[in-house]
Amino acid sequence: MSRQNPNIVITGTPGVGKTTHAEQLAQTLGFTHLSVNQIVKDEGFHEGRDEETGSWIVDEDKLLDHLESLPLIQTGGYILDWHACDLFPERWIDLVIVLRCDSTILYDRLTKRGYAGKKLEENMDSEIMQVLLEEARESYAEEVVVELRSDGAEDVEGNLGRVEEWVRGWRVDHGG
Ligand code: DAT
Repeated sequence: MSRQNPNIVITGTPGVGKTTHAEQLAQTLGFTHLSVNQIVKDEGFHEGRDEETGSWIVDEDKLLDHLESLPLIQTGGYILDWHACDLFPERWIDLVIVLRCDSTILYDRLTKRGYAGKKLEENMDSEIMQVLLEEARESYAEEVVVELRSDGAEDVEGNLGRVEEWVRGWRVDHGG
């Protein structure tokens, strides 16, 4: 593998702060932010929405083919932001960040976003049961997965500093 930069996945329950972190990280590191949900929508990599939850039924093959057509694997320097991570082949990914949020805070963020009923309940359960953290741990080597808190603005700042530091270390380890 001769990537110049690492590829980073930012995952977690909706509302934990993936977009917030991914946008700021992409800007400071000069990386490309891929909002996977946006790609699914824009490129039509789905078979419509689930009637109950309203979330996209993703055509994973088409999505993976599209991602594979990008220089992501060769060059690195991509931040993949999605509420799932087990889809991405291990060899593509150098760091998986699972953002976590206090449930009271998450409840407020999701209701503000208009989530209600079953959709709200399922996402709250998912965060409380740490579904995405388990998914990440099952899909990637232990040292690749890091769990970070995203309750307040000070967490974002601290997390960004930590990841920038990690990227610097990665570059040194990989001859950068
Ligand atoms: P996601 O992309 O995971 O759905 P987001 O980045 O869109 O989440 O954040 C949802 C809302 O919560 C948005 O209004 C920004 C806010 N938010 C996220 N993380 C935060 C944090 N650590 N501190 C303060 N506000 C945060």
